[in-house]
Amino acid sequence: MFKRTVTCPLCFEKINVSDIGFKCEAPSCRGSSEIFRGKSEIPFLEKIGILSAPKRILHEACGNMATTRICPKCKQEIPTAIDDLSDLSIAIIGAKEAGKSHYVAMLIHWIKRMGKEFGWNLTALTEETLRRYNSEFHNPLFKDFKSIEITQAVRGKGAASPLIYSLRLDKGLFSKRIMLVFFDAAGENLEQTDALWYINRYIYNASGIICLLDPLQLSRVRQGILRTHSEDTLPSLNTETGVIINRVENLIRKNTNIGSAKIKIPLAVAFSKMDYVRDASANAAAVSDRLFEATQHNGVFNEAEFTDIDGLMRSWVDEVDDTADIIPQSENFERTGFFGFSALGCNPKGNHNVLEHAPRSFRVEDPFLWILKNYGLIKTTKG
Ligand SMILES: Nc1nc2c(ncn2[C@@H]2O[C@H](COP(=O)(O)OP(=O)(O)O)[C@@H](O)[C@H]2O)c(=O)[nH]1
Ligand SMILES: [Mg+2]
Ligand SMILES: [Zn+2]
Ligand SMILES: [Zn+2]
Repeated sequence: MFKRTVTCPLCFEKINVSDIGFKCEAPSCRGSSEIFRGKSEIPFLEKIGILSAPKRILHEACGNMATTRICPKCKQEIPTAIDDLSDLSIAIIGAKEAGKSHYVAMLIHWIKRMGKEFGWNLTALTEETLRRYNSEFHNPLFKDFKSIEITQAVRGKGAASPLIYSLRLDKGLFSKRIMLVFFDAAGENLEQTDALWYINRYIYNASGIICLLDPLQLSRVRQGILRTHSEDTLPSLNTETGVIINRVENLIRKNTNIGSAKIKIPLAVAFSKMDYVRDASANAAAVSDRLFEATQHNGVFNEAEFTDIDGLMRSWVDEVDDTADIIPQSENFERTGFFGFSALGCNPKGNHNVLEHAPRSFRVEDPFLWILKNYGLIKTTKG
């Protein structure tokens, strides 16, 4: 049986596979280049899922074969293999300047690096993904040694398109291909309706949510750092950190019929920029050194280590979160994990956004591996 519906990785609408259109990109093509089949042109066997939908179509106006598939709703180019892939979309949510862009950049870097170990292979599924990853993420960090520019200022609200990859997992004779979609949404966008509505759709349809919280927004951490470091080494104060999980919860409840039940989407609560907390830890509430060590995983998810880090982060949060909101808010989700990581390993703020060294991230991969584990996509070990 073939898939009948998929979620468009660009506008996050559910679409019928048979409604997927084509774009003719032949240089000699004249006339409209968008081709959609009428209801009567769809074979009965395809309608009931016995026949697959076509991956290319003859463009009668010019005689060429059109092979670029486009979404019937947003008309953007979608991966050709979309109906052959199972999808796993990971929403990365956080307030402005929480570290989302740096996180996505380093996570993709890490997924590639872990390829041998976990027996997987990551490839970009769209040209836009390749282009964006290199120009916006990779080049600044690895070539220019500068922090990534703050997204909103550069691209305007809602203009960002998601990064779409295929992850092929080899399991002996079997291989499984999943479509990985990464999208980062700023906290202040969660309340939007109209134009940014697709962001909401993305969140309540996500397979996993990574909620990034900036520890430098917690007043106890902040005050500790300010005793020995200047204000310009810290992000400006916003009030989002304590409410963001709550917003995510409300948004999901509003759009699904779960009543007062706990939310089933796995929620990773991940504290970014922990390098600066480490460096200033003589002042801020100290977090255990174990956090700053590399994660132990040899192609398997290490359950014992997860439990360890989850526990130490929870007790650290308990100590430094004056509002005492973060942990209770997370309890509205059925499966949660607490994480701490650093994308850069140094603090570019107050240093003209220049990195002291190439990124030295730690524990960037932890929330991602935990989500894969929740879906049984990687093996788990207890020890
Ligand atoms: N110390 C430290 N600062 C970071 C790290 N990642 C991001 N930052 C800082 O946070 C700022 C905002 O990060 P960005 O990823 O653009 O946040 P976004 O608005 O959530 O996408 C950056 O300009 C850096 O100054 C990190 O791993 N460590
Ligand atoms: Mg950003
Ligand atoms: Zn044509
Ligand atoms: Zn679409």
